[in-house]
Amino acid sequence: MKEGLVVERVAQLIRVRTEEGKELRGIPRGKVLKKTRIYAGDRVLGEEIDRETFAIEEVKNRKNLLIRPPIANVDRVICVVTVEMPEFDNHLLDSLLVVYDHVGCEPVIVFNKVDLLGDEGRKELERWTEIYSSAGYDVVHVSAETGEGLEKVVDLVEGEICILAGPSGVGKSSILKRLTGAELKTQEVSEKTERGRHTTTGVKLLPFGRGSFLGDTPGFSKVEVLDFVRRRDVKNYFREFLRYECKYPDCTHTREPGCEVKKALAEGEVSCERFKSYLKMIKEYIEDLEEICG
Ligand SMILES: Nc1nc2c(ncn2[C@@H]2O[C@H](COP(=O)(O)OP(=O)(O)OP(=O)(O)O)[C@@H](O)[C@H]2O)c(=O)[nH]1
Ligand SMILES: [Mg+2]
Ligand SMILES: [Zn+2]
Repeated sequence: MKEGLVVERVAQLIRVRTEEGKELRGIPRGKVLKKTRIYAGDRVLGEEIDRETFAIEEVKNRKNLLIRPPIANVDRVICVVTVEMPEFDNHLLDSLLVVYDHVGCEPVIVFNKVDLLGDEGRKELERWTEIYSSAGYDVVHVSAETGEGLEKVVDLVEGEICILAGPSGVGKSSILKRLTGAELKTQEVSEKTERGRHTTTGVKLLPFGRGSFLGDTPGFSKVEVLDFVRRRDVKNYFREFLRYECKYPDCTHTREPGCEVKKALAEGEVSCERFKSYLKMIKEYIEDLEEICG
C-alpha cells in the first residue's frame, strides 16, 4: 500500500497527496468510514486505483487533532502576533503557547508587520523578543508586506505540518500567501452565510519550504486556557519555570515556601510579564507581587 497525506478536506471532498507529490481525489473505503472521519493532516494508506483516485484503506494513528478548523498531526504552530495594528496582547499569546504546547505542537513566535514600526515600536519589539527568547521560544520578525524575515520561518521547519494561529488581523493569511505563493481562493473554501460574512468551511494544507505544509486558521480574540488544560498543569507549559526545582514538586509558584521560580522572579531571571500572565491564567494572585515586580 502507498502512503499519502490528506491535504484538503472540504465537505465530502478529500484530496490526498502521494509521496511523489501527486494530488488525487481520496475515496475512503466503507470499513475506514466505520472507524473514523477523515481530516486534513491525516496520513493515510491505500492504493491509486486510477490516475485521479486514491482509495483510502487505512488512517494512521494521529499525533493530535486540532479543532477549529480540524487539522490532524500538527507538528508546529506559528503563533503570529504584532506589536501594533493590532496592539500586542501578551496574555493572549501566552494562552496560545500553553494550549498548543499541551496538544503537542511546538510553537514558534512570529512578530509580523515589522515594516510598520517606528522607534517606539521597535523598542517594544525588542523588549518582547527578549522576554520570549529567554523563556525558551524561537522568535522571528517578519513582514508579509515586504517579505522580510520569512525565510527564517522556513528554516525552522522541515517536513512538518504547520498551522498559522493568532489574533484576528495580524496577517496570518498574508503570511500564508507569501510562504506558499498560493492565492487563497477563498471562494473555493468559503461560503456566504446569512450575515453576508465569509466563513471557512473547508481546510487546506499548502506545500511550502522543504517538504512542509501550512494551514491557515481564523483569528480569535480570547482563549480560555482552563477550558483545555487542568489548572494544576498550566505551570508545566511555562517552559522557563521548568528550569527550577522548588522544595515541593507540585509547587504552584504562588505561596509555597522554598519556591525557586519566585526566587528567580525576584532576581529578574523570570519575566514579570510572563509570571503575571501565569497568575491570570490560573486565576490567582499573590500578595507580594507588587513588591517583587513593582
Ligand atoms: N503593513 C503591513 N500590513 C500587513 C502585513 N501583513 C498583513 N497586513 C495587512 O493586515 C490586514 C490583515 O491581514 P490578514 O492576512 O487578513 O490577517 P489575518 O491574521 O489572516 O486575519 P483573520 O483571518 O481575520 O484572523 C490586511 O489588510 C493585510 O494587508 C504586514 O506585514 N505589514
Ligand atoms: Mg485570515
Ligand atoms: Zn515554585
